[in-house]
Amino acid sequence: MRRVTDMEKTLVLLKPSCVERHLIGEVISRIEKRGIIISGMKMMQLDENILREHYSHLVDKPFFPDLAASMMASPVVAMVLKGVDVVSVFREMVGVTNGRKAAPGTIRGDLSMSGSLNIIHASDSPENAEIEINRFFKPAEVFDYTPQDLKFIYGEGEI
Ligand code: FUP
Repeated sequence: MRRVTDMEKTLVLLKPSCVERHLIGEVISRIEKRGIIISGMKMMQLDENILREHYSHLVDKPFFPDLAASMMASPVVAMVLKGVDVVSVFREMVGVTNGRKAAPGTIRGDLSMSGSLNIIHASDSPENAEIEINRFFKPAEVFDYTPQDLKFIYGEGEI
């Protein structure tokens, strides 16, 4: 068995639209029930500097000021998740950007009616996940424990 340390990681933000609507537990519950490992978790208040970095691909869009304001409206919950193929598995769980278009069963498709206040961010590639984890977490805030139930989450040879 490969070490849990080697498993793919992704960076998740539970946005103010999640925190303010008291949906933190609902989203964490879905993560835990799927068998995804939570390796790091903290609440933090974002500022314009980190948002300009995090959404650098959107800084020039007309909606960026509203996006930044919506991301600073309350603290967010930042998480590092770990699992086999967790980047793509979790993006599927999140659903497409616009909550009104996201499939039922996805986090956005079940919990959001908005294209901007869409509950959650998740990294879109393993490369970006590494960059984003380093942006939001210090190394000491990410934990490498091995959950005891892992042998019931993955079959023989899967990890
Ligand atoms: P996603 O990867 O699904 O989070 O989507 P993007 O990185 O393209 O967009 C980041 C955030 O910008 C979205 F979560 C919401 C916001 N956004 C808008 O407000 N309007 C748009 O037209 C597109 C994105």
